[in-house]
Amino acid sequence: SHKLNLLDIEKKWKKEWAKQSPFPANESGKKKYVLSMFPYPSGSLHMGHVRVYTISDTLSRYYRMKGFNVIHPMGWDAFGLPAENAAIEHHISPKSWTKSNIEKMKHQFEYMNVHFDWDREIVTCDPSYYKWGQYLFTQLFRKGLAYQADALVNWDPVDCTVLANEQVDSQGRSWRSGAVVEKKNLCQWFFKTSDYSERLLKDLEELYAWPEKVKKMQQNWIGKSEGLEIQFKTDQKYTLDVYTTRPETIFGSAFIGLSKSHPLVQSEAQKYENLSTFLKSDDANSDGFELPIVAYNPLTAAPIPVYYAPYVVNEHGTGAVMGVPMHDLRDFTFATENGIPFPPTNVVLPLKSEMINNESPYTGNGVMSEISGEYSGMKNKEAAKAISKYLQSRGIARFVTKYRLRDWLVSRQRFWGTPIPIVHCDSCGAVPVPEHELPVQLPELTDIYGKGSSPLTNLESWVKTNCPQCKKPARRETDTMDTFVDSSWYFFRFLDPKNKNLPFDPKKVEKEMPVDIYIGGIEHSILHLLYSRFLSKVMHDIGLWKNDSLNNEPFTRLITQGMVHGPTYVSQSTGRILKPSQVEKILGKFVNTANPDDEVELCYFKMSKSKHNGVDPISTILRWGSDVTRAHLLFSAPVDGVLQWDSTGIVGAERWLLRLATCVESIQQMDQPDVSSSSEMNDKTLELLEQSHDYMVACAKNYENIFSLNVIISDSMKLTITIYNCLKDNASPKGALKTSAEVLIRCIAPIVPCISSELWNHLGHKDSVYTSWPSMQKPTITKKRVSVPVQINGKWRFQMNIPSDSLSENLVMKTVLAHPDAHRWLKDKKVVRAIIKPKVVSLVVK
Ligand code: ANZ
Ligand code: ZN
Repeated sequence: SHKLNLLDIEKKWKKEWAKQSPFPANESGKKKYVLSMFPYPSGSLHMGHVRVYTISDTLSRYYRMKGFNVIHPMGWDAFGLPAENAAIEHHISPKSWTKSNIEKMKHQFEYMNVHFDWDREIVTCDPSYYKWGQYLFTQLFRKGLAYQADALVNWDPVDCTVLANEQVDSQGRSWRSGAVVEKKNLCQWFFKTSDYSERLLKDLEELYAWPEKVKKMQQNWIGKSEGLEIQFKTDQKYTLDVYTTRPETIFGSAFIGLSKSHPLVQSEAQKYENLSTFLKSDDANSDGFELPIVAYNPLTAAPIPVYYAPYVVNEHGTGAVMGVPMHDLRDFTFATENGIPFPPTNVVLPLKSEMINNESPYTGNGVMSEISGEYSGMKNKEAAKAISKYLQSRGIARFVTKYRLRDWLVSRQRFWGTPIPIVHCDSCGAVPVPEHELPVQLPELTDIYGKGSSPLTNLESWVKTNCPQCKKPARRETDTMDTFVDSSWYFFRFLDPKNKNLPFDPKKVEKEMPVDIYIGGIEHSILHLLYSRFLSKVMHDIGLWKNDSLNNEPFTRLITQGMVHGPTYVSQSTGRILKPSQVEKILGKFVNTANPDDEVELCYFKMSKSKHNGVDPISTILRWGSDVTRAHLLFSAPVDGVLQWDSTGIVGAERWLLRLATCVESIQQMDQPDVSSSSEMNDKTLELLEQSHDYMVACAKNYENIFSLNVIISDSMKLTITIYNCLKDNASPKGALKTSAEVLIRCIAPIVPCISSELWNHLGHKDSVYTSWPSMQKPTITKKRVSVPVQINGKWRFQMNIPSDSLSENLVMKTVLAHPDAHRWLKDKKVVRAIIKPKVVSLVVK
């Protein structure tokens, strides 16, 4: 038989599908919105893209076979800095750079053989899209949800623009440029995310199909804290408000700690030069600075010192804490290192006295100690309530709920983004551009300059305009929007991408939102998902859509796919990373070609240019075909696991598909009728059918589960081997073999579209393999049974029936013990030996 050429098969089917969709039309099916995060058009797809889009393509094909009306759109997150920087460097327009990248990447999608609803395509830098982003901005502005304010903001000195808090990592670096972010006081535009803190937090509970990890990250980011603000009087004219979640520990407060930006610290710094020098020099140390002020404990009247304390965070709580060294580790460390005296007496005693340990503060619950006056002996939680109530009655405390989540800073001083549709007028203030004048269209610039302030500032024709309200001369806003605004509502627009009157028709959206399955990288767990949840709720609240299912949340289920790591060669002697071309394998070990004594270790790291471990997906596809590449990708790791791309392993996937093709060919060549009845089937054939049936059920389960797509492939490989063995034994009828092969081919059709379509045809089918999900009956296995005598201690006791071919001790013993007569002979006895022969079972018991 001739060898099948997988690449030829792919060519043929891709051509076919360019003319005609492989899927039968299905308007009446239940909707299933499968969405993968849309890419930034950088110009080339990387392995991470190929992974995520293979997953969403596979799922969308599966749901089509299951009869769903699948929505599987694709678009481009096309505004942003790489285009602008490329444009500055090469004096080209960012628009044409972006457009040509999109064309390249579309072509690469064709190679991958992913099927998207291209008639829904969105390009965010297209005026027909950003017009509606501007519309949303003006709506938010009118509702007071978009506002302009002076604020101490994060300034990225490399990208020359401000950043939202969410775009600065825990080391204070920009998410994009990696530069250490500076603080500047600037006037900026904000969206009021803080109004939504509680809902964004509470509604996480509804999202039971989201990874716990992501929900936890969002929860921490929103950072709800419920506590008490307590006033401490001082020996001077002002009082100090501290924020605490443990008011009952007030009896142990040994000092007051103030943050750097606390007004008192700032005003004292004006008076005392040594403090202002100290504030400038600080950073990496935990030294405090004692201020010449004494505060008084409002319950005991004890005087306590006031410190500038670097560990007290600006803009959290009141920026002032009451330091309780016996119950808080940071307070303990600070007091110890700065020589602040405190009695070694707990305010809260652990219930078991042995838990006291004077080396570290006690942070648990317990009973109030003798130093807590009238509260002694109370449980600390009750004391906290009583003390709060008492301090409130004296008018020196109030309950507060705080959130860490700040308002979203949405303005950027860059060119290549959605222009903020506002005109500044000396008499009317900030006036939104009226709807009929939208979009405010970006000019076609090929020379972009003006880093630091928006490049649009330099364009007189842009800045000079008239006030939409009073018609007097006015200035047009020059900032553009954070590109995260564009990507926070695109999944709505996908449902109605060509609407000219509204961002989307509410009826369409109400029918088709929320997204059923959203697939993307874990790196978007905070920014993108939080902003999208926020805008979905805002758009609901301002009446743009009305679906209350899932509390106006946009994504029912979230799948965070793992990263793709590439093979990386690390020299053991220098620790440096070598290029694959600098490495060879000698006697099973990798060594440095230039120096064979230098052993090299094969490691896996995130693919990157600097690590010389990138694998180009397109050349892989050109060599192995898209089916083999897709199968290998999905097989190599569970969906949320790290995928170590192993180029040598890909032959395994190819071998499997070729074996399957050979089997199908052999089945087709059998000179027998296609149907066979189960009465003529031997046990092996029945087992094949049983395995096929169970396999089909397991596949459906694994597709629904999503995380174990890899198991579908390993199960498919196993079934292929069973079919292959049955063919080799030459004892199974064609009908049964064909049934198995058909089930297998349909179950893998979502993963390997070309080869499955080809083999489906080979088996004589004229319709598309995607017409339906397979169905088959579980075969009733009535294997031949024989009657065997059972002897116990040498005497015949009873007869039992066992399958003729199964003489495994385990199964035989199970059947013996289950026999109705067994109990009589084996009660209180122990089987010490069992001799199992084809014609007799003999037991020795004691
Ligand atoms: C006294 C105390 C005693 C506290 C004790 C804790 C344990 P969250 O939930 O994070 O708000 N705190 C308040 N403002 C702070 C700031 N700006 N920077 C650093 N720490 C601050 O935690 C509130 C607790 O963190 C507060 O409760 C306060 O210390 C501290 F045994 O007050 B506690
Ligand atoms: Zn005006």
